[in-house]
Amino acid sequence: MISLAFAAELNFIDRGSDAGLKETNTFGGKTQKTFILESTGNGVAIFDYDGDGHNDIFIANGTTLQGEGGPSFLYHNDGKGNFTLVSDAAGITKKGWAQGVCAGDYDNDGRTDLLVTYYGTNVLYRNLGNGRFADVTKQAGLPVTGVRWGAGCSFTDYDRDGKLDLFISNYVDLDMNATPKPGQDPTCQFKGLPTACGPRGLPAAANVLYHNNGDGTFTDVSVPAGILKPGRRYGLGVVAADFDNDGWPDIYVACDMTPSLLYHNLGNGKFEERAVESGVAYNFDGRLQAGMGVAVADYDGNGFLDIAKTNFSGDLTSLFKNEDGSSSAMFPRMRAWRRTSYSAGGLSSWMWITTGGKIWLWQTGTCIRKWSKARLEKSICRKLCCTGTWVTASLQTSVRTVDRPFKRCGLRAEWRPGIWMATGIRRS
Ligand SMILES: [Ca+2]
Ligand SMILES: [Ca+2]
Ligand SMILES: [Ca+2]
Ligand SMILES: [Ca+2]
Repeated sequence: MISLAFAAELNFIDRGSDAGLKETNTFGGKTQKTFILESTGNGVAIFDYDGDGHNDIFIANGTTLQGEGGPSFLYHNDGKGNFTLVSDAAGITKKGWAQGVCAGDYDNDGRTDLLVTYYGTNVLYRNLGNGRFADVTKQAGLPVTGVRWGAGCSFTDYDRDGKLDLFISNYVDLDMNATPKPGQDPTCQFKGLPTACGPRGLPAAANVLYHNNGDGTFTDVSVPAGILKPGRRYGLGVVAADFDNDGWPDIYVACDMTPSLLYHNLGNGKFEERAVESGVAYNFDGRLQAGMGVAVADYDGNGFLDIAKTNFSGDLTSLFKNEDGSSSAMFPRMRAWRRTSYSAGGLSSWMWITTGGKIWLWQTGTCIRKWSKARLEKSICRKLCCTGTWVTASLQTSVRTVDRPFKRCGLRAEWRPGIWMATGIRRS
């Protein structure tokens, strides 16, 4: 049951529209998803781009197979809870399948820059400091051609040289011309219904680590750093954090229908992938999971960062407790916690909310399948993906706690700095 204490501690009201967050998010067809590309959502970054002390909001925006949809959204916060769309004036102009976003000051000029992942080529927006951003992808040496599907990203200084490096997870090497349509292949069905194909049956993708050279350019160091050693995966959410408290940031990648990845930073420019040994590659039964969103916090206060990972519809949400961190010769052992609720289905993200001395988990989800009404009524999606009033029409909100059964649907939510939820949130 939701206790009175819980209700008093978390009292959210959706005032996104009143606050000016009104733009409609686009990512694929509204009623029909022909390709898996159309099924994922978009990331959000909350950061103070103009240095006025108030956090602003960037929301990645996508497109459709017909090319609908505009650039991503940058909202300026006036400090009184009102947001104004400033994308155009700020130079946020690139259209396309914008997916994830991460914010970080890669050039150490005191202004937070943005990396936006795309299906196609990612974009690095340098913050020019006058309320404007410049697309410096080419100057930075990042790829400007290709069809990689960038998903999660994280700015992290893996070599501790004082300059933020960049890790990007890629989802599927998707060639839409070579991909069957819904129902045309055994991999293009879900529970007997024709759906967009994938990720199974489609080529998995390679993750990328870019080293910051300190002169505004990056170099792909994936091979020497050992990022490609474990092989290709269907990578989605990424978090860089120091899981064994040795001072070197490690990297966890939630992977869809492939073992998730935990790159242990060896401190010499190389990583060793330790997800299986650490217990975070599979679920507690050793089974594959369709990992999607990921968040990190020390929920039990033992000094070691734990991992929460959302998974696709019908699976449990994973909570990996970091038991001993650096005390073990092994890279930290993590224990999957059984007492979790069903994921809300579809892509999801967790954020941690600390209030009243407790940490709560918040999850968003989206149902991406086209269900018949009768099937929908019986589905987990119907039960757990309650319709919310989020800025993106495709996101439905739900709430649960780590130690209570899910009881409440349709809880409305208020934006506050630090507790925005959407797929692929990345904050440096
Ligand atoms: Ca601001
Ligand atoms: Ca900067
Ligand atoms: Ca660095
Ligand atoms: Ca570490």
